[in-house]
Amino acid sequence: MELTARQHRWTYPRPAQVMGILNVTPDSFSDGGHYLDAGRAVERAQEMLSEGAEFIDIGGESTRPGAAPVDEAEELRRVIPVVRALAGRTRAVISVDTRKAGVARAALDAGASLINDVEASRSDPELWRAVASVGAGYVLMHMQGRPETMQAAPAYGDVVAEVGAFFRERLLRLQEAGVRAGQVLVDPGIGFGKSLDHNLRLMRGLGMLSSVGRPILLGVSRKSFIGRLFAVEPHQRLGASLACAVWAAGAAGASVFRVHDVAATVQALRMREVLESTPDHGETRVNP
Ligand code: 7PJ
Repeated sequence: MELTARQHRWTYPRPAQVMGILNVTPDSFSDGGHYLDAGRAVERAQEMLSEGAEFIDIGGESTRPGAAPVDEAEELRRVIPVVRALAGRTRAVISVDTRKAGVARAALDAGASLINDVEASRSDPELWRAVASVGAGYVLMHMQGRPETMQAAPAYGDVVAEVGAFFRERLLRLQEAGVRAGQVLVDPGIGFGKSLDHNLRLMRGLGMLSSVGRPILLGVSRKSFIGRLFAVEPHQRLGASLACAVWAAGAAGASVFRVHDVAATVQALRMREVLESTPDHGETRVNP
């Protein structure tokens, strides 16, 4: 299985990859307000790259339940300087988390290679054409409803089957808009229009989504379903976040992990790979 995102190309299966989260927002639930200044944002990105992240996901609009919407001019003002500075300084894969075609287009112009579309459910042919026009990568994430109201009353028959059907249907629609399957990662959208029970069912059933035939990206880092299980604040959710990543890499073959805690996640994933492999000679080394 191949994934291409502009000049980047990967073949799967391969060692699990980490996408570091960079929120340039005043209100994200875990790190809102820390990286609004472009200089500090770039520093944080470089820190995550030095810790082993291969992707940096820059977001200028919080999508947590109930977050205030951001207009396009403000989102551009937050995101584009950071994309431009990072593209000039690193060879990292720059991903932009946006729901707006205009922001996607400007980000790709400024050097981004991947568009993380958490609202693939509403389908935006204009955003898809922006992705198609430069051969960018695309994260196809499942969400039930809209961020403003998605947690009000999420309902599914079989959540795993429904998410799988959504991926298959959207892959066809994307192809019609010029985005090839080889540009797409699929993401079950943990916490996006899902109850605690739905999230756990999706995690347990993640392996079934590999039949879609695309690499799976998973975002569980510090999420509220962990808070619900253990009654702990976001900064106290690292242990469960790592357990989810290690479990999903093994049991479900998930490929990319979108996380806040890059160093710890990279170490956990590399450790899993060391234990999983069967070297026939010599000493095992881990190269981050
Ligand atoms: C996700 C995301 C996720 C993708 C957020 C948070 C909430 N993008 N953006 N997948 N979550 N692709 O970071 O907890 O799970 S925002």
